[in-house]
Amino acid sequence: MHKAPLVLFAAFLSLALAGCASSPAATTGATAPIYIHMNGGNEFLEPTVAVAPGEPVVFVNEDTEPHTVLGYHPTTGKLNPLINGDPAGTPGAGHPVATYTVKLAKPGIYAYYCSVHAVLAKTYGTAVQPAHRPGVHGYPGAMAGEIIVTTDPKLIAQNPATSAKKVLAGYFGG
Ligand SMILES: [Cu+2]
Repeated sequence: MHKAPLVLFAAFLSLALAGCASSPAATTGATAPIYIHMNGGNEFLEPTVAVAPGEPVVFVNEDTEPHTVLGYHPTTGKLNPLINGDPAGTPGAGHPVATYTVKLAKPGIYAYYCSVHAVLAKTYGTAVQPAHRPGVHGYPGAMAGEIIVTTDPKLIAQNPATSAKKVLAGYFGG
């Protein structure tokens, strides 16, 4: 048995714990994942959430059909490769639920949309806004949202209650 690595690991662990205790996220309990849900209504149930830097954001697909989660820049219309997921459909309750997890290190506002159910419509110059994709069913709004990465615990405290739960009972369908 090598003792030195174990001692080093223990030292690292205590440092890591100390780091957690002093971070804003720890004081709000915000290091737990934040969940964003999709179902057959073809919307993101929590279209705006705030998270601490590096806090996991988990997109939970409770729809039988697949969706995409693509980051984009509203002022240029260019895709943001930091957000790029395509959680497959989930047959229903009792099955493993398809998810896509993203962690964003830098504070900022990160917009995303589902390219199956929304399009990026040009507005002025190179600017874009997500719009409902013609011909797809679901809620009339665009399937899109934004993640606010912030160190402000007051913003994080405003997340909808459903964003604290991975699977929402009764939300399967479509
Ligand atoms: Cu979609």
